[in-house]
Amino acid sequence: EKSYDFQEIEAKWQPYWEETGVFSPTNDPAKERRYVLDMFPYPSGDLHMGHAEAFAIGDVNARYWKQQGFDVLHPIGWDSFGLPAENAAIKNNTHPKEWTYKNIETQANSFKRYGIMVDWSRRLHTSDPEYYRWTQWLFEQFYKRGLAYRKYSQVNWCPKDQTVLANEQVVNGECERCGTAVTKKSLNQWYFKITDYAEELLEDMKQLEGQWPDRVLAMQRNWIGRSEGAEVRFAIEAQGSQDATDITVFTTRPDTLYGATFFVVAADSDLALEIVSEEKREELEAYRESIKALSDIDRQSTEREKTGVFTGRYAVNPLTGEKLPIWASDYVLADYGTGAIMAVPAHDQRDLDFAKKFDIPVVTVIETGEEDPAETGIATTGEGTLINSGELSGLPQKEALQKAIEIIEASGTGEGKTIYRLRDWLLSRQRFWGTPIPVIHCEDCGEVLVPENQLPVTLPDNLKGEDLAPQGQSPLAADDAWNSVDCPQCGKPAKRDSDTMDTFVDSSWYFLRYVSPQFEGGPFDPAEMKKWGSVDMYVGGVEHAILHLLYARFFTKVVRDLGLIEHGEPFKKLMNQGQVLNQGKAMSKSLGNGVNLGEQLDQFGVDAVRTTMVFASPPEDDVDWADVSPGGAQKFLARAWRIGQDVTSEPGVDFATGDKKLHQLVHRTMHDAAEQVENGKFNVLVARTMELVNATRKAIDSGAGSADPAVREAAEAIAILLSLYAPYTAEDIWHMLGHTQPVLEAGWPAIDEAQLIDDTVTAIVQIKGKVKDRLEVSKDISEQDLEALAVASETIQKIIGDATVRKVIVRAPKLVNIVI
Ligand code: ANZ
Ligand code: ZN
Repeated sequence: EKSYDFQEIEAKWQPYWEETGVFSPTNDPAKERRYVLDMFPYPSGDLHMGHAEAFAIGDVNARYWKQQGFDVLHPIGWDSFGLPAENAAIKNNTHPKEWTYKNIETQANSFKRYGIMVDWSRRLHTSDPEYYRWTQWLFEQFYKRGLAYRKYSQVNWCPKDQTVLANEQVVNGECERCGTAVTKKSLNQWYFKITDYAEELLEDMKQLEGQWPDRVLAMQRNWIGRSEGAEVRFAIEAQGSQDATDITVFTTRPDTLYGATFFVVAADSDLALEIVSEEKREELEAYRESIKALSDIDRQSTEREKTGVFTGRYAVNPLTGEKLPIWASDYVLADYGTGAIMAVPAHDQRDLDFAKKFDIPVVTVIETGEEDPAETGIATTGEGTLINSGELSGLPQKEALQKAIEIIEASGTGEGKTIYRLRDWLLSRQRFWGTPIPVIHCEDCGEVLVPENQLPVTLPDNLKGEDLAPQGQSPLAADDAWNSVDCPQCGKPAKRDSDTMDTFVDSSWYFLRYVSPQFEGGPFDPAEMKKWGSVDMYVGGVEHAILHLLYARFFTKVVRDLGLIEHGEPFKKLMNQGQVLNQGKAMSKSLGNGVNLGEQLDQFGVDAVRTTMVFASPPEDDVDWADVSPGGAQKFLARAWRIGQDVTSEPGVDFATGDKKLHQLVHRTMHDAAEQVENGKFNVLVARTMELVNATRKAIDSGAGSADPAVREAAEAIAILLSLYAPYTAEDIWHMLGHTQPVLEAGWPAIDEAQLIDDTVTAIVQIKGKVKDRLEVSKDISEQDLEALAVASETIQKIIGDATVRKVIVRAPKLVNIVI
């Protein structure tokens, strides 16, 4: 008798899958389609435990839909531009492509060994000219629609990496990568106008409700940051040689207009420089210098003591005609709203802190029943009734807000307005290893797009090592041979744009490319796009909750507005997998708690590692490798495999003539397993397979015997269940059972509904003798299981609340009485 040898099994079936092409879509027009996608990997070294978890989980989805009879697209590729390749090239005196493509090859081989059901013929790399040609093409379409533009702006600058950083790459004022303190620098940068889509990005989240994790939706909503309120124009009095003018503020609280006692402009704004009086200019300039290095978060912190400079000018409150002193301070941000505010110290804490510091009056205009803010130093923010507010006095706060907007609109001094915290997307990077921006700068013609038939603008092959070291400008700017071209419009000598794109641009459309990765007539083939459309299930880490997903949604909407696709959302459903930890902590070199994937695979086999990943917890929870047992998973797989060996009946026997109890369990298991996969409870799927394996072993050894048709039925069901997460073992069992097609072509067995019902009864759950809930349970449920189910019921949980459960009386299978 042979024993379970995972090495032998892996060696046998990996080439078989390649030969049969069973991982690729069949393109059978009769089949419904499903597009399953895992966030594509970055090629840093070999695969690690995190990849192993994410892809084991993603693959359950893909393989499940395949077994359910869908034509499944499940592609893979590499997000292969980015800084680490460039750093490795500088260190090794090579071109970044060497490190990149070597790592891709290593990872691809590991993925193949890992048995992921992906269509290898669709593999793409964002650093291939065939791919970035279309990234550039899309940039050009954005440009033509006014959605890509250049402007000078203060950017976060890492003096060590010599590169611009996005806000989210600045952590506590330091570069996310190297920890150097971040400074500011003014550069002419490319932006995508994502703000044009702010409202739609927010609105369309309604379609994602219940399909995406709530916390991801909440994070996106916050990031977009919609604020409703009003813009109000304040007249600025003439003074000395300076003329009268006006400044508009944005406020969410126009109802508090009567409580405005001063006015603040962002100290670092041009506005501040424009209005400051001659006497105060020097003081303001010194102040601006002193706040340069502060981050937005520091500036807005309520903890930090307020600072500021009086500008010497006054604004006139449009409702009261009162004169308000104009201050310049860093707590007002230059690039939010209008960069100027009316300050209402009684009802805004930051304004109150400022007023206290500089002895400015505090006027309460909303009676909330709280203590006087002028006394307590605590602004009151509750809803209440308006006081000291002219025609608004006596109104409830909400009504006063509407009324205030009506008044300013009628008098022409302002209007209702909604603004967003979302900023345009800064995509310029002064680095080499990225998609070149396809623009030529001509002294006469200005910005000229590289003609479409000259795309792609490729990266030069001759730069390497020190050529790529940070010099404050892109290495491409220093390469005259590369960047000197004739202007496509007038023919005069001109220069290529030397910036490359943020790698988030590459990953904002790769899911569109997968439907036809070799297509040369556009970013994708419209006919293939019609077939596959948007992604049905997207799997990836929650670290991408904001940027990648927001950018991908933005791109999808623009591509739709270009008339190239019909859908406006890229990912119908999103699943966030947890992390793999060791001893309760993320694996890291410094903690020395890293686990090497290759070693785990050598020791336990691919299937045992994959089973462990899926079984350890629901997909969205973390897995602690110190708490799991790949050895146990391996034993379970060996037990399953031996069942395949023991079956003695031939394929095609009538299952219904077999052992009744086992037959029933097979149908119940397959019915429930489908539900569990669709509800993302993959760990339960494994538990149910284990249960079926145990019951089948029992039937063989001490009941029906190995020739019973139900035993064959169970063994086939086990192979199909295993095919979702232990592909090698599943394939081996399936063939052992006399089948000659891949197990992925087995199909989910038809469920006989009659097998599902007769075994359950309705159990009644009482609290202190009163019926509170009813549960459908198995006739043979144990007392412990019934008690656990009853106490876990949502209805019962709600009733129990904080009370202590004093006693539980169980009469299985029909009654539970809980005493609290
Ligand atoms: C008067 C007022 C009274 C305000 C009151 C609040 C409470 P969100 O919700 O974040 O949009 N503000 C406006 N522009 C600002 C800027 N550039 N920098 C810092 N603060 C700014 O906040 C909008 C509120 O934040 C606005 O409403 C304004 O203060 C302030 F009892 O106006 B409010
Ligand atoms: Zn020109």
